[in-house]
Amino acid sequence: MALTTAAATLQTTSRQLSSISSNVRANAAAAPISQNAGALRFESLTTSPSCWTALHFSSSRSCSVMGEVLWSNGGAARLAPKRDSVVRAAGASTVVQPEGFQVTTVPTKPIEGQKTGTSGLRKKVKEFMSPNYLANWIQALFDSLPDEDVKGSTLVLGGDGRYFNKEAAQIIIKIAAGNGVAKILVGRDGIASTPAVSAIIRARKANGGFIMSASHNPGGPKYDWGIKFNYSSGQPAPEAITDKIYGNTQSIKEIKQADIPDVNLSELGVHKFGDFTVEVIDPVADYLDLLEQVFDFDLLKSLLTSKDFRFKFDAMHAVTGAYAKPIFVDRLGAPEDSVFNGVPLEDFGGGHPDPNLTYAEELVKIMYGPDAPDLGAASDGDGDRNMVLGNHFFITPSDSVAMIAAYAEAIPYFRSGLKGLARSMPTSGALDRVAKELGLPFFETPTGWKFFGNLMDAGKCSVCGEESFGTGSDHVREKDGIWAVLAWLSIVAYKNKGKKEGEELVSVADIAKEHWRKYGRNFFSRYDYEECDSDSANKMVEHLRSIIASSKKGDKYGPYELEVADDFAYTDPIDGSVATKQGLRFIFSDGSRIIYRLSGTGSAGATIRIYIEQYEPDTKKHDLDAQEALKPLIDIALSISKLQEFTGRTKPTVIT
Ligand code: VG1
Ligand code: CO
Repeated sequence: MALTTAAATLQTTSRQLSSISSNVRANAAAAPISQNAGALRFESLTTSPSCWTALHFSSSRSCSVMGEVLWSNGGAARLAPKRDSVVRAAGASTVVQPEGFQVTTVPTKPIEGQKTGTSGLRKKVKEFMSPNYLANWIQALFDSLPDEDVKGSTLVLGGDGRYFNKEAAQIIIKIAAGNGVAKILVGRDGIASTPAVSAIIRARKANGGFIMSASHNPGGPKYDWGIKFNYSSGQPAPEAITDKIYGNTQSIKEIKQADIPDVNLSELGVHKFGDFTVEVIDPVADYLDLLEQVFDFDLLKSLLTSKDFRFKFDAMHAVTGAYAKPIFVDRLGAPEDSVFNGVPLEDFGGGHPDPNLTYAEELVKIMYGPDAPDLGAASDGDGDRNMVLGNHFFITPSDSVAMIAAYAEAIPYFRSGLKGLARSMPTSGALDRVAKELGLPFFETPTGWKFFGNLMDAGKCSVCGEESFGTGSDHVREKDGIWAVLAWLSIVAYKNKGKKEGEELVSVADIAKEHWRKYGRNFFSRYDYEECDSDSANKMVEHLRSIIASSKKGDKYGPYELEVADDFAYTDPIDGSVATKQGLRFIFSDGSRIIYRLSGTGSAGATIRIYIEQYEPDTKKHDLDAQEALKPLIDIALSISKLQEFTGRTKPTVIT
C-alpha cells in the first residue's frame, strides 16, 4: 500500500483524523486507536516521511508499534474519540503509546566520550546531569540489546544512593517504558547494591539490570556518577555489548521516552501504567535469601553473638548501610554498634567510599588501635568490594581470595567442591597455589569482573577475586562485599567450632599465617597515582611499551632476571573473544612481577596503577612488612617507568 493510501486509510477510519500534515497533529491527537481489548492507543501524531514509511512497512523500530496498531485487523483499526488526549509540541515526534501513556520520540545528538570503562560509564555528576547525557546512553543501550531483552522484558534497577540517583532512576524508568520494557523492579529509594542487583536479576529471571553507581568513586554534586548494566545471568555486560552501546552513542538521533509521572520509589508497591509496571521492592530480601542458602547462618550467629568475638563493619555511608544492619545485626545477632557509618548518604558523608587502608581510615584506626576487635570489614559505594582486617592485621585482597578458596569447606555452598578458581591478572599468585594444591582448573583474566561471568556461567569457576578488594563466587555474577565478610566470619567460626566460652580464639592473623606456612607468602602491593595528567601518563605507557618491545629473556634488573615482558592479552576460553592491552607486565625468573596499568574507572585525568609482587617461601620472612619486603622491586618499578620524570609525582596517592 502506498504511503498516501496509508494516510487515506487512517483518515477514513476516523472522523477525528481530519487532516494529516507533516506537522503536529492536533486533531489526530484526539483519536485513540484500540486494538483487541484496547491494549494500544494513540493520542497524537506528528508525521515525518520516514516515520510514515516505517509505519507502512513496519520496518523502523521507532514506528513499528504504530504499524502494528494500524495494520492489525487488516488495517481496520478501531478509532474512538478520547478526551484526555495530549498534543505534543513540535520537534518531539510522538509515536504510539501503550494504554496508559504516551511515548515521545525526543530528538537528540551524539555526545562525545560515552565509552564504558572497566565497570560501567563514570563521569562527573555535572556531565551526567547535562541535557540528554544519561538519556542518550540509556537509549543507546536499548538500541544495542536484542529485541527480546527489551520488548516485554523485566529489568532490575538499583543504585548506591549517591547524589543524582533519584532523578536518574526516573529518567531510566521513562526510557525503559518508552522502549517497550514490561517491568522494572526497583529497590526502595533506588537502592540496591551491585551484588544484590545481580542476585535479584537471577532470582527473578530478569533480562538484566542497571546499577546507578560510580562504585568506589566519591559522590555528591562535585564528584562522580556512574551507571553499570548487567545481563541476564547477573553479570556485567561483556565488551561485545558495551562496545555496541558506545557505537550507538556516536550515532544516536532520538530517545524514546514514556510520558509517565515520576514514580514514588520511597515505598514498596506496584505502579501500573498500561502494560508497563514499576515494582518497588525490598533491596535486601532476595539477596539475604540467597546468602542464607550459601552460608551456615547458625554457625555465623553463634560467632557474632559470642562474648569472645568482636566485629566491626564500616559501611562508609554507602549502600551496604542498607544491608549491614538487617544482615549482621537483625539476622545474625551482632551487637547494634558493630555497624558504623551505616546510613547511606548522597555524598557518602564527604568520604571516598573505597575500602582500602587510606580511605577506610576510621576502621583502620579501630583495628590497629588499643583493644581492637577481632574482625573488621568495610565495603565500597555499591557494596561489591570488601576489606577484611584482623586485630592489627590486614588481609590483602589477593590473599583473601586464596584463603577463602582454601577454606571452602567452611561454606556450605561449596560442599560439593569447587569447580575452578580465577583471578585478575594483576592479582597476586596466591590463588594459583591453592588451585594447584586442590587440583582445580585455574584462570587468569584481565582486570574487571565482567571477565569472570563466562567462566561461571560455563561452570568452570566457583571462587574468584581481584587485588582491588573484590572477592566473590558464582552465587551471583558480581564481586560481593558482604559475601566476602560472611566468608571470613565463616572461616573464623569454623576454625573455632566447639571452643568454650573464655577460650582463646584462632584469630584472623593465625589463619593467614597458617596459610602462608603451607603455601608460602605472596608479598603484594599496589601503588596508585590518582588524577595524573593524561598526556604524561600516556607518554609513560608508551615509554614502557618501547622497553618491552626491545626486551629479552635474561635482561637484568638489579638482582632480578627477566623471564618475559609483554602487554597482557586474554582470549576468553568460552566465547573466544579477545581482550588486548590489559596491562604491561615484567615477569622475572623467580616469579616476581611488576605490572603497570591505567585505571579504567576514573572520571578525571589518569590514574596510574603499579602492582608489585614477590613470592616468599621462607617462613622466617613471612612477618616482614610488605613495603619492606618489596622495596627493591618497588624501586625498580619506579625507575623502569620513570614515573616521577613523566608525572612529577613523588608519592603515590594510595598504597595497598
Ligand atoms: C578498578 C579495579 C578493578 C575493578 C574495577 C571496578 O578498575 O582495579 O579490579 O574491577 O575498579 O570495581 P580500574 O580500571 O580503575 O583499575 V568497582 O567496585 O569500582 O565497580
Ligand atoms: Co564497587
